[in-house]
Amino acid sequence: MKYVIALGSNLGDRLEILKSAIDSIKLISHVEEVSSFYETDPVGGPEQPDYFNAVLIANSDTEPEEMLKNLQAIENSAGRTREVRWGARTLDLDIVIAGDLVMNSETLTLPHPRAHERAFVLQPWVEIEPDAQIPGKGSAHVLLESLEEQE
Ligand code: A4P
Ligand code: MG
Repeated sequence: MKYVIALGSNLGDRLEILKSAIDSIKLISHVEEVSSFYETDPVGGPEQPDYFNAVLIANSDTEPEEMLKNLQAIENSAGRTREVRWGARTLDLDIVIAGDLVMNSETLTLPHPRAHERAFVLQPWVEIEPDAQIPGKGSAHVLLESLEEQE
C-alpha cells in the first residue's frame, strides 16, 4: 500500500526532529521520496511558533490503523504531548492518503480530512509527486492553485 505522510514540527529543534522522524519511518516502511523542508506560518489553533513541514511517500504492507499506531509511537518518542487541539507540537505525523482508500473510523479518517485545504501539505507533496491525486478531492496541484487564489 502506498502511504503519503505529512510531517510537521514547531517546537524544539524542528529540523532535527523531522530528520529523525524520517529515519524512524524508514525502519517501518520503504520510503521512496522525501520533500524539502518548508517553513510555514501556523494555520489555526492558538498563537504559536512557525512550523517546518514536509511530506514523504512510502510503501508498506502494514494496515492503515496499525500504521497510525506506529506513527503515534514515533510522535511520542519525540516528546509529543497533546494538550490543545491544533496547538504547538514537537512532532505531528498525519496519514494524508493510504492508496485510494476512503474510510472514517473512530481513530482514522482517510484521506486526511483537512489535507486538501492545506498548502503546508499540498506544496511539499506536489514537489515530489507533481500529478498527486486526493481520492474524492482531485488533483493536489489544482487544489493548491485554488488555495493560492483565495489569498
Ligand atoms: N486521525 C484521524 N485521521 C487521521 C489521519 N489521517 N492521520 C486522528 C493522522 N491522525 C488521524 O490527531 C488527533 C487524532 O486524529 C488522532 O488521535 C488520530 O486518531 P493529533 O495528531 O493527536 O492532534 P492534532 O494534530 O492536534 O489534530 P489534527 O486534527 O490532526 O490537527 P491537524 O489538522 O493535523 O492540524 N500549521 C502549519 N503551518 N503546519 C502544520 O503542520 N498542523 C496543525 C495540526 C495545525 N496547524 C498547522 C500544522
Ligand atoms: Mg495530527
